[in-house]
Parts: sequence; structure tokens; C-alpha cells
Amino acid sequence: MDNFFQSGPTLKNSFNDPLLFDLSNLYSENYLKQFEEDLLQFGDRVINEYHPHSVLAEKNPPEHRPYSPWGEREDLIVMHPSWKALQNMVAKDGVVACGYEREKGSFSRLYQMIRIMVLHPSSAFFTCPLAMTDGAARVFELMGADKNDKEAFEKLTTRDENLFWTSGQWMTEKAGGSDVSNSETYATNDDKGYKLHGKKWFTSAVTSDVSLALAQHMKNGKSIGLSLFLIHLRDKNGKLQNIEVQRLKDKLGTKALPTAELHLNGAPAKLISEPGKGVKAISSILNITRIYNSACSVGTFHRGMMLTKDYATKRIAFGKKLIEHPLHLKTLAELQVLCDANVHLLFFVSTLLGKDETSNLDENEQLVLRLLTPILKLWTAKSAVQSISEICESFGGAGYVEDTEIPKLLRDSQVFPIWEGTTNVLCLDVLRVLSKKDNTRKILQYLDERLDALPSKVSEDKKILIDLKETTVALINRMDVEGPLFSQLNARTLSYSLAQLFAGISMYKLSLSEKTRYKMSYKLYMSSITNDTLYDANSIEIFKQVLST
Ligand code: MFK
Repeated sequence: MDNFFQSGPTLKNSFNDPLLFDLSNLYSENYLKQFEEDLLQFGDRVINEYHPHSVLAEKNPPEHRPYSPWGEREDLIVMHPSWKALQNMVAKDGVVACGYEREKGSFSRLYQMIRIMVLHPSSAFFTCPLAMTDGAARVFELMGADKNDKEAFEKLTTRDENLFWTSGQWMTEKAGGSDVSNSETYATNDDKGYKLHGKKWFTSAVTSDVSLALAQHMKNGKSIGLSLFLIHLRDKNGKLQNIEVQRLKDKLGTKALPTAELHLNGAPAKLISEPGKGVKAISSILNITRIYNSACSVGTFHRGMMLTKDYATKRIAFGKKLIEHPLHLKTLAELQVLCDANVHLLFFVSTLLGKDETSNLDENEQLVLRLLTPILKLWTAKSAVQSISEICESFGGAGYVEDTEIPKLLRDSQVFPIWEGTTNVLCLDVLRVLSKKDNTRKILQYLDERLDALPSKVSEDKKILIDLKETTVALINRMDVEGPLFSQLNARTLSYSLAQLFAGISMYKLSLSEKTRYKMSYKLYMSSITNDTLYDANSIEIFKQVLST
């Protein structure tokens, strides 16, 4: 008789994990403490209001209707109403706006990225258009109020859902994915302004109101390089302006997100970068969207951890709960400390971003932000894919069945290392930063200062960090001696080491607090890095501690 039903994991408010508040208080020097209630409420809305819409949007993916019933080219993208509901909610919640209102001063970005992290797994990837919208707003902000497109900036950063615009970011082409300079789209100019011609191969959120697009800037029949343009997609009647949607992409995941191939047939555009300096201009968007990407990766990993931990207290196998099986306990504990490390690095880099945007970073710290942005993105993306695969497995067969919503976490994670730059491209960006004059010396000086400033309460714990730093420095020095081939071949090792080192410094700091969880989390994480991972009966208590809340 079939009378057994397994209870599934309960979807809980992410702020049930005290690490989020403890770390936000550490980085904001307790400034964000006053917003804990506000964040808690946001976490509740994510579960009770956003999540149901995200499920509906995923189940009813966008549809492209190229022609009207009477044969007229229309290119309608039919979206489920829940997609619009998500858009209205993020506008009202000021998810982009809070980064620009700067009501929380230097900690506005930290506050924002905490919310993005919590929202993402219940957003049906609406966070992708938000990332591009935020990146576009930053481009306008950097241009200065006198030069920028005032209407666009205001609408991208408003809380009024009736006025809120989202922006696309049209970069990728068939011949120019990572190597953007190979773009073939070109811009012509006449007395009516600029017009763009060509094909864009990956344009996410084709339902956006505006987009920033790269195109070869033509002068006298020749390109003077890529420039950045603003496009208003539709005219006053809502009709696409000389833009044809060729098809929607059939993607592995991100099913609710309308990603399209576009043909630009003279789409009217406004030049917004210096002529020929489009890559430099779009890199300020990339640096924002890469941090968003990371907040989404970490949010997915964190959601997966909350679900698997809950499930492990409910599922019984071989006469006891999963969490009581030592090997399962150990598996979850190792995942948890990697998740903690990811949260640490995200919070650290988000804090740097917020301080930079409020002119509170010195030159060396700005350089650290520039270096850590690709490192954060590549490391959290890779951590998410690998760890969420393990999390799926922790549910057994249920983790492979769509309506448990677990497989979606894995499908959607695979885009993180691809979206906004692959791991290898980002590793090369890390080398690009280090190769500039004097940068390595400045970074190492910054690291030394940070390590020196750490109290050596438990000296052997601090020594692990110093050893890791020395191994990293030795690799950098060897790269300098051996040259570009050696540097490229070992660029991943270097990027991962730097990620682990900066995350480790942050974890060490928190481990000095009274909470045993953070002490144990630091110890276990560092031993996993140094491959000191043979466990015995004494390890069980450590595993329990790192999984405690
Ligand atoms: C959400 C779900 C989505 C659904 C599915 C989507 C699937 C994926 C779709 C995609 O295609 S996402 C887009 C993937 N592509 C990228 O993210 C681009 C990756 N390529 C890079 O990041 C290249 O490094 C880059 C295009 C930025 C530069 O390549 P180049 O042409 O070799 O540029 P160059 O000459 O090295 O740099 C030009 C200037 O920009 C330099 O400044 P200077 O002229 O002053 O020296 C660089 O230092 C600067 N720069 C480059 N990257 C920068 C930067 N400055 C600041 N920050 C950066 N990140």
C-alpha cells in the first residue's frame, strides 16, 4: 500500500541564515543594522510574492510572433503577465534605484547586492535585465548630468512602475562573442542622426525599452573603431523601430528570459561614448553586470544550501535522517563553507563598489576593485555550477525531477560562467590588470597591509593565510619571469588563489567574533584549500557547527 509521502524542503526567507546580517554588519561597520527589519521583510516578499510569479513566468516562456494574422511583420514577444508583475515589483522595491539614490551612502551597493542575492532565485532571471539596466544607468551617471540622456537615466532608476524602463546591452555577435572588437554591426550618420545596421546574436530581454549597443563607427566609409550607442527600441505606438526579431534563443535554462537574435535595419541611435571608445565605455557596464552575475550565482548557491539542509533534516534513509549520516553531514559542511566563502567575497567586493561610487576609495583600493571584479565573477560562477550539481545529487532522484524546482537551479547556473565573460576571458582580464605598470606591487602592498592589520589571536590560523599569500606571490613572480605563455596557462590557478585569499581574509575576520560557527567555517574552509582533508571523529562537531544557524 502506498502510504508514504516524503516532505519536501521548505522555502524559507534567506535571512534565516545569520551570516548575511553578521557579514553586512561587519562590512558596513554596523550601519546596515538599522535596515535588518526592512531586509527581512524583503526576504519574506521574495518567498511569498516574487516566487509564485517566477514559477508562472518559467512555466509560460516567451513566444515570438513574427507576423500578424494578416501577414504584417510585427515581431511581438508575448510574455506571461507574471513577467510584467516581476518588473513592477522590482521597480516598486527600487532594486536598481537604491544603487543610485545612495540613501545608504557608501553601503548602498552592499545593501543592493544583498537584495539581488536573495531575490535572484525567485526572479525568473529578471535580474538579467536589471543588471543591464543598472549598468546602463552607471554609464549615464559617469557621463555627467550635462551630457547624459536625462530621461533615460531617470527612467532606468525610478521606483515608479509606470515609468520604469529596462535596458538591454547589445554586444555579442556571431563573429564577436568574447572578442567584441570583431563586431560587424556598423553605424552610419546623416542629418537625421545615427543609424545602426547589422545582426546582434544574443540580446537578452528584448522586451526592454532601450538598449546600449556597440557598433563600428563609420567615417568616410571606414571604421574608426567601436562606439557605444543608445537605442530606443520602439516608437510611440510600441512598434519596433527598424529592428527585426529573427528568433528567440532555445536555451538550456533561463527559460522565462526572452533572449533574441536581432537584425538592425537602420535602427535610429544616439552616440553616447567618445567616438571609437565603445569598448572602454561598455566596460563600466560589464563591471556592474559582473557583480550582479556574482550576486545571482551566490544567491542560487545559498538557496540550494538552504533547501538541501532543510531536506536533510526530513528525509530518512537506512533508519536515520540524512543529516545524521556522517558522510552526508561532511558533504553538506564542505559545501556550506564554500558557500560562506562566496558570500564573503561578494560582500567585500560590493562594499568596495559602493565606496568607489561615493568617492571613498583610495587609488590602491580602486585597483583592488578592478582586479577582484572579474575574480569574483569567475569564481562564484564556477562555485555555483559545481556545488549546485552536488546539491541536486543530495536530493537523490527528487533532485532530477522538474516539479521539485531543483533541476532548474542547475540549468540556470550553467549560464553564470558564460554570461558576461567566460572564466578564461576573465582570467585574461586579471592578467591584463596585473600587467599594467606597478599594479602588481600595489596589489601586494595592499594585501600585506590587510594581513598585517589582522589580529593574530590564533596565530596558526593566521599563518595559513600568510602561507597562501606567499604561494600566490611566488606564482605571480614566476609569471613575471617566465612570460605570457606561462602566465596564461596558470591564469586560472592564480585567479582562484586570489579569490580564496581575499575570501579567507574576510572569513578570518569574522572568525574572531564570538560565534563558533564562523571559527569552524574558517578552519574547515582553509583546510579544504590546503588539501588537509582527512577527517576523523573530531570532525563531526566541526561539521555540525558550520551547518548551524
Ligand atoms: C542572463 C542570461 C543570459 C542568457 C544567455 C546569455 C548567454 C551569453 C551571451 C553573451 O554573449 S554575454 C557577453 C559575453 N561577452 C563578454 O562579456 C565580453 C568578454 N570580453 C571581454 O571582457 C574583453 O576583455 C573586452 C571586450 C572587454 C576587451 O577586449 P579587447 O577588445 O581586447 O579590449 P582591450 O583593447 O584590451 O581594452 C580596451 C580598453 O578597455 C582598455 O583600456 P585602455 O585603452 O585605457 O588600455 C582596457 O583596459 C579597458 N577594459 C577592458 N575591460 C575592462 C576595461 N576597463 C575596465 N574594466 C574592464 N572590465
